[in-house]
Amino acid sequence: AWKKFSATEFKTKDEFESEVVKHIETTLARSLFNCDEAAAYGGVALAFRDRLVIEWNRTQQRQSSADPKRVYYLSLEFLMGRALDNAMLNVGMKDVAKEGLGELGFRMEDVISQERDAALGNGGLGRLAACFLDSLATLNYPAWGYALRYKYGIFKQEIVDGYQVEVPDYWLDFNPWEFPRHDVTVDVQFYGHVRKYMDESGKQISVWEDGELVTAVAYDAPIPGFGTRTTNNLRLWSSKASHGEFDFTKFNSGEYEASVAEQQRAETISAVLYPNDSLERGKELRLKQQYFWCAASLFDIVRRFKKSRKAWKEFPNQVAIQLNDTHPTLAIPELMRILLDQEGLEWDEAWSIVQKTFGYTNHTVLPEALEKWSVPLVQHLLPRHLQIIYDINLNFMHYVERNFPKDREMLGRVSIIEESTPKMVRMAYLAVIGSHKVNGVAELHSDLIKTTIFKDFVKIYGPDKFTNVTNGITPRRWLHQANPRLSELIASKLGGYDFLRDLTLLHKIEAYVDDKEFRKEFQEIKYANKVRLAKYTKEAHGISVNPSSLFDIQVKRIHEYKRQQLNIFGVIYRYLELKDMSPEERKKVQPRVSFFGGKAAPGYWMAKTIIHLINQVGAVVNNDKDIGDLLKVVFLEDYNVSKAEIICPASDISEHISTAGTEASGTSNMKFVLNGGLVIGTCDGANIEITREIGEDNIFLFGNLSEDVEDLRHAHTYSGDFAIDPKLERVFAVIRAGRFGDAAQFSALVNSIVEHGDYYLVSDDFASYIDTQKLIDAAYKDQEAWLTKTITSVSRMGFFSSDRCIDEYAEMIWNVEPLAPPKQN
Ligand code: 26V
Repeated sequence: AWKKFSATEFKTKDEFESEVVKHIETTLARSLFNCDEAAAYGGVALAFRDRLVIEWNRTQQRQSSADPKRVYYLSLEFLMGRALDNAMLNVGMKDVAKEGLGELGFRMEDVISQERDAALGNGGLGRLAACFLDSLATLNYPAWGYALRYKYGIFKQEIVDGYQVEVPDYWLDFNPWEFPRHDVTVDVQFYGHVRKYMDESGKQISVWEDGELVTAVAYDAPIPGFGTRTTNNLRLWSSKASHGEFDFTKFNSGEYEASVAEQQRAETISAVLYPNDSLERGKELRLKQQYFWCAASLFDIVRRFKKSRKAWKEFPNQVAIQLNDTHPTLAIPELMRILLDQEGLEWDEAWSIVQKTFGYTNHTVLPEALEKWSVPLVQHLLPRHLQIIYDINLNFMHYVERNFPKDREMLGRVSIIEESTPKMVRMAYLAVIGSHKVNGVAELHSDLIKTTIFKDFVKIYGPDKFTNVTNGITPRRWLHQANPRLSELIASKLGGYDFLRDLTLLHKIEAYVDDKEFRKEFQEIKYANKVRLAKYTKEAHGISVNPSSLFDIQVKRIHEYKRQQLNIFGVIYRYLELKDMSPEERKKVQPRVSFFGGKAAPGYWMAKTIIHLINQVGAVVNNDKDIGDLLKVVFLEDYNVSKAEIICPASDISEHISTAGTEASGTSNMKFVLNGGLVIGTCDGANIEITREIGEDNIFLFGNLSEDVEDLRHAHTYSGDFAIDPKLERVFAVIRAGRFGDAAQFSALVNSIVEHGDYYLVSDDFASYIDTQKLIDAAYKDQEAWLTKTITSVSRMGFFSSDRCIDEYAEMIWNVEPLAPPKQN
């Protein structure tokens, strides 16, 4: 039966070409005579899609018949980026395709860049979910991702006169990677009320009725593993009006407009991805998204479980659900509702199933980022869920009361319901209470959650409920795809590409650290990657940069805690020093390009001000004839996954300089080091474990430690004689003098440090930051020593593969085993 698919399983470039041509002419109905790069992309994508689909079907069939325990990764965000290159590399036919495309008159890079990014995420959290899908498939775990099919991904960023402008990202006009499943739908209820009654046996029955229905339609995308035939599924739900009788009556009685309006209201639910704003604000539509997605996904999961006709107590042996942050926490009361109201289980049995099923990953300790929903809103939208949440809380309060009778204050502190006006549901507490394991994403972060936000819960449940899984990245996309030459060089020394499936094998390249040929090649690759970024910078921004300069890069969402302001103040300080120098002194200076990139949330004014300052500084510095190539400042517009693939291999230094204790992990730090760049960073997040792995001689750490942050903040506010760092004062003086445009535009930014307590400790870390940048300039002068550091670092990065993370989750949290495909004959 397998043989009958062989027509699409091209083996040679000729077979590939005929597949591509067939798709262009028939599937896309385009004449070959006016085939442009977009059409070529379509043809190639469809040719590879055919191959993925076959293995995808087989994988799903294999999983259905073996019926192993499955992992369901619930994430509101999957920042996938482009799919074609990944598909080609994972299937392993990119070389054949490249040759074939050449004969058809196209260059592979041009065709690949026709694809729009699937930008269904904000930043690190969404990209982590995408890396996890890649690892789950590569390691043959039976796993599904569940999310929403947003019509608009994260907004596109344009820079106009130095300011960020947001443009909608409508990405779906041609998406060959998704398959609508119009037969897989779920009706999801909102609003209405709960009716309670006793049945004949005296049991309390709750019925949630008279609500509005919205239909969820499944769209599936294949997730191919690397070097395996396992192809997992990412299921995205799209919302549309439910075609109940209600709808028809309206339509027939001539209420055409009302019916269309209702349709639009329904479609609004999956219309747009929310950009993390400066505050987590309780928008009704966001809560609707969360419930819509949780309800559809759980219905689907329960439907699949029921096919196996196993007893309910087997549910946690068949299903592991991971909550990526608190966004899917409603899945906890939703599963309770299904088990109690629809399946008729008793509370204790249902609760025990729920707790064993869920795991919760926390991604931040920042209080303004912790989700809360107002009780009146939940009451209105999800009346039955609010009752269940109150019942969960009541049981929990009894438990705490019994175990800590002397600590009456504790009850208020740990209650799921915050006694404010209005009352709020604390989603993180609900997630902790409803899960069997809670994990942080790097060691320091996992320690911090145990001593800060979840301190009481450690007392209540004991320390074993809390664990750490340090984040990782997929080496397929972030080494092999983004930096093919480096991947090839490593493969040439290790005798093949096994390291892409076991990244710890990288340690073997440390043996080549003194090998002349290897060093030369390694250095040439870095230079070529810098040339590629320089070329992009010229094309996209018209700024010429010299690839022999030190490339210093900070790309990530713009947020005060990530401290792009520290970086740009440092750039200004460097500029002032350069201006003070004599021509003789300037000759000794290490030329540098400071690259920035990242989006600010549309409503986050301070972040937007930082972007504006960076661009204003760039406008002054880049046009200063005195300075020339000694310093350039580039803001890379619209940073996204596909741009990260060009940027990460091109750094000499990248900046990961958050206030200690604020960045849960960071993952771009790993991407830069894996690609032969060094890091300037604070003792925060995964920087600490990167240091442990690569050695402290190979990283530039600076700044105050997380244990000192509280006291330092206190000193800013309460010690009368507190003074701003004099070097930073100098920077502020020139900003105030209008050197970078109207000073009033930057007064809020400066004042947040000078007058409002410097919450992120920019002043406290400034001197240490500047000194460390000087060390970097000096170290970079010794190119041989620098090269040794970079090669050594790459060879020690094996720990940071997302494959290692997934194996840890599988073992410590999910208790699932891989389901390997049969050997191919
Ligand atoms: C969200 C928000 C929402 C509004 C208020 C300001 C704010 C600040 C931070 C966040 C982050 C929410 C969760 C998140 O995305 N965390 C990121 O997760 C990554 C993957 O674990 C991790 O590498 C990053 O350090 C962490 O910030």
